[in-house]
Amino acid sequence: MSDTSNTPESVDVVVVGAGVTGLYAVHRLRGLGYSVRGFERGDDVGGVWYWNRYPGARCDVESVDYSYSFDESLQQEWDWSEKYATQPEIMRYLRHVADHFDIRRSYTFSTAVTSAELDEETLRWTVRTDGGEVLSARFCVFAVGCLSSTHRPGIPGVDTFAGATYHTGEWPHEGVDFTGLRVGVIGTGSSGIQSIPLIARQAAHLTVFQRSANYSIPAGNKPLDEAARREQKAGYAERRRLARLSGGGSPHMAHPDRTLEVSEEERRAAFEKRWELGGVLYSKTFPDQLTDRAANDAARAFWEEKVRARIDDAAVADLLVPTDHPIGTKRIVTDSDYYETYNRDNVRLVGLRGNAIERIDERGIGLADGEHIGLDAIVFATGFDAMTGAVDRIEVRGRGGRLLKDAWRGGPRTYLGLGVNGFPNFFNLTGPGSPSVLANVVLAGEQHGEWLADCLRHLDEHGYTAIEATEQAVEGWVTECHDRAAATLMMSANSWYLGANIPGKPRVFMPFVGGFGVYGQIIADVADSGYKGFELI
Ligand code: N01
Repeated sequence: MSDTSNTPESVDVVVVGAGVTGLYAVHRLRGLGYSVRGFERGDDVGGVWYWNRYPGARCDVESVDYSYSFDESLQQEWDWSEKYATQPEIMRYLRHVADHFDIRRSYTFSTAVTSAELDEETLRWTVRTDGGEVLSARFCVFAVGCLSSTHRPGIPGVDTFAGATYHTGEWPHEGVDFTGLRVGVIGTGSSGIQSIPLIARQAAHLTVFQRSANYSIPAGNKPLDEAARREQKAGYAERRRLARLSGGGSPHMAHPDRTLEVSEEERRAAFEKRWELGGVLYSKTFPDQLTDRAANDAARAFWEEKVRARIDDAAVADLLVPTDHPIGTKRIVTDSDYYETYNRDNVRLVGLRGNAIERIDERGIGLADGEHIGLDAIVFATGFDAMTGAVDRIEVRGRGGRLLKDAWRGGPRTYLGLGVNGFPNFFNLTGPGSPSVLANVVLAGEQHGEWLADCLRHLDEHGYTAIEATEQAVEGWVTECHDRAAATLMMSANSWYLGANIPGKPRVFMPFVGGFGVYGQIIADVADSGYKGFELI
């Protein structure tokens, strides 16, 4: 498919990324008759699931919900084996989808898009890849993922370490055998917390380096038998209906009353029910949990009681209980045996608050208090330059040759997460300005894919060449996203939602916090109004 002539291949749409969002966009737009070329830097589909192959990698949304809803026969024929699917099972699913709908033929794999430049005369995009291809596309669609640009902290001396180093987000495909090794894991976010129990079981000794403690809740994972699957499949229509109305894209609604309006008994029963459900949904037990500090404190106290009961050593428990942020203001982790892992003899937890990692040398890690911890391998579970990192990797130039990266220097500026002023016909799906990472990303990808397809059809039916968000609409949406976040407790955590994990990144709450269902209604209304806030050109 490589273009060797001087004339760029002309297509309607270029889609960047073959994760859950990109795959659906390609499928949907192709179905409408658009010519589409997709590019993916990995050698297979999967996106975040392609790269994050660390031990224990598992979805924190139930498998039945973390699956496409656009095709009834797909829903009915696919069998999930567990309540929460592992990374290999999700990869099998996405490969199946790609094959079943023949999506691969539109993609070039192992190829990264390096730049996209607007021609202001024609309003077309010139897209270049690291394989030397040049395309001319009417629409440029990014589906590059919010958690796909890994972050490795610049710890002095890291390059001198004699053992192996890994990042959870770039895990070797052949796996890693830690048998007999002294391993260090830096980071206790979702990736660290999911991988630590498995690494502990294999390694001779594991040291966990924790800067901030996190809230984690057991997944309550279990195999799904035929009867459970049958019931789920029969209930899909209602499940999806509720999910589309919900705050987070799965079919679970908060308790109807506010936390402190109900009796102590009822409150505990509600928390217990969510605890049993497992994982991240705990933060939405009551509707005011992320807006009212007293409500949050009640949820936190219940969590603490549960967790302390699982940890043998009270001093270790003190370190593992967060005191720096309200529960749910960073993504609650969904774990399997995390806290129990610290009851093992071969595991040590090192708190870095007041005793930071000072350097890495040939033999291990040196702490500020002078202690040196000898290691054979170091795992960086240190997260991502979230939401904007993968976009920034690509040189995107809009009107006047302006770099998107420069336009977003003070934080991402979008209208509805879908339009950027100065960048007509450019769409960054499930990114900043949309619920994306706060929701079930599979349904969020479908939501954006549908909206995009309707939008392109609208342009063609009415004879327009292009669509561009107005600066006024962008300003309004940026303000709305900020104001909604400021009315919650979400601003009080040093989370990656706020870019707080990346030194120098502006502190801006990037996702739309108002809820998946609310957002869906807002973007549908904009489409129904004839794309209010956009200029149709
Ligand atoms: O990354 P993170 P993640 N020295 O940024 C620490 C999704 N996900 O890959 O909190 C020492 O959450 C950092 O410390 P602190 C999910 O949405 C989902 O774990 O900044 N430590 C933190 O502990 C998740 O939220 C699943 O003080 C340093 C850790 O590294 C998101 O991806 C599974 C440090 C990074 O945690 C990101 O999760 C996995 C330093 N210099 C991921 N720099 C599912 O369950 C950073 N840290 C589906």
